[in-house]
Amino acid sequence: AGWQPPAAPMAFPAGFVWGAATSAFQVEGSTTADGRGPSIWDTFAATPGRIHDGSTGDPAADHYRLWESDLDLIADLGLAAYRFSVAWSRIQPTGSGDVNQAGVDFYRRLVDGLLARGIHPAITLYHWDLPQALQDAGGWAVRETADRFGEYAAVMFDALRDVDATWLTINEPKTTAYVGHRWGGHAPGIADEDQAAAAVHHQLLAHGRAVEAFRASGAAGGIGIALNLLPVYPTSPDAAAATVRTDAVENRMFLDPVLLGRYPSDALGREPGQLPADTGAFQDLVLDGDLDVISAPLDVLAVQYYGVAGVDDAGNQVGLYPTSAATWQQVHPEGLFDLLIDLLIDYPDAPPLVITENGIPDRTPEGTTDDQERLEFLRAHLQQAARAIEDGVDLVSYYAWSLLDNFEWAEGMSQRWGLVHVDYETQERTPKASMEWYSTVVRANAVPPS
Ligand code: GBH
Repeated sequence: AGWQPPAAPMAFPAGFVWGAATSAFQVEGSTTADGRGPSIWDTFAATPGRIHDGSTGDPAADHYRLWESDLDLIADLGLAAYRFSVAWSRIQPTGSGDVNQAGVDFYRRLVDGLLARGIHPAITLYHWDLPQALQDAGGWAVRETADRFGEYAAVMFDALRDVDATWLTINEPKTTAYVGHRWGGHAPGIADEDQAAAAVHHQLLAHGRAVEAFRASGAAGGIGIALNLLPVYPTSPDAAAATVRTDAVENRMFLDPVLLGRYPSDALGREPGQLPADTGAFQDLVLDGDLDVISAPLDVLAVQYYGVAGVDDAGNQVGLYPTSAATWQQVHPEGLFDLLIDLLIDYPDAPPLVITENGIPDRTPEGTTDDQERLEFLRAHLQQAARAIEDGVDLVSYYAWSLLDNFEWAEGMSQRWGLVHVDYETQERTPKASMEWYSTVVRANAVPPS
């Protein structure tokens, strides 16, 4: 059943860029060092009951102090690219105004260290760690936060204007909007559908403001946004309409404004599958010109793929495939192929694609270096990526999530997503079997059948 891989290795195009990814709050630690201000994830993690194992962002994987040996590790593994994020509150401790030079210097050293090793930097400006002071002023529910983000982005483009980087504005605006503002399971811990809808628009506006600042800066490199997309499949014939609406909420709510300059008409409302937010109130937030800003041309579109969902006639997301150790993750490698082909058909003018995240967690909190499940996950997904490229998808790079075991948000340190194991007593790094395998893929620029 299903697609079968060929017996020979599947080659990737010459120049395909292979990497691995992290984010600031998940790996850095040192949350009060060198003038860093508090972020909403510091606050959230300090709130009893929010993080599964009670852990905080300190020390995480201690990457703020171990960055240099981590760069050596990346180079030894043969990776061509490294994706990391900048902690906004290291650059502007209260999210606006004066720049904290020590924070800028950390990322300058990191980037120079990458370039010295011949490794391409992919730099995410926002991976969920909003400065707490901006949350106190309303956070993503208010429009001003988009303007503050544009100013912060301009600081970073100026500081690294000579670097040929791939810039990513916002990581998964969907997760911040829906998990952070609709369900309350992530910082800032709000459960309010109207605020969730507002957080969508203001994050996308922030993305647009950053793209404007990037073009104005004349910085080298390119820019895009990182969207986590979720192929959805009806679980019965009478689930077709709810599946279309779920696709609007999960995917088109972000793809359409960024790539087509309009919001989908079917995402908000009271029908099965929709986000039950006030449509009129949302439309009032979208001012003249906003969608032009949001849809400014990009150099790349970054896709993060973890799995798929089934949808029933009531619009509930239900199981169709086995899950990883993360109960939300229905593993279906062919879903990646479906997604990439759908993008090709529905958004023919999209820029080149990059996959900026793809991975699974270990089965146990203590993890393992004999991670055959992850190795087979990566193999199956890379085969589908190669298959999509053969069918005409312009996919130019791939970043595995994650380089290191790290702070997995509400799961804390109890769920390990690294291709490299981290001993949290000693901070010792040990490549897992999946990473040894991935290194051979990177060096061959091809994925073997087994
Ligand atoms: C990515 O999000 C993140 O970008 C990355 O930082 C993270 O480490 C990685 O995935 C692994 O999770 O608990 O039912 O509320 C992936 C999308 C959205 C999946 C939030 C988990 C929470 C589900 N994530 N979702 S639930």
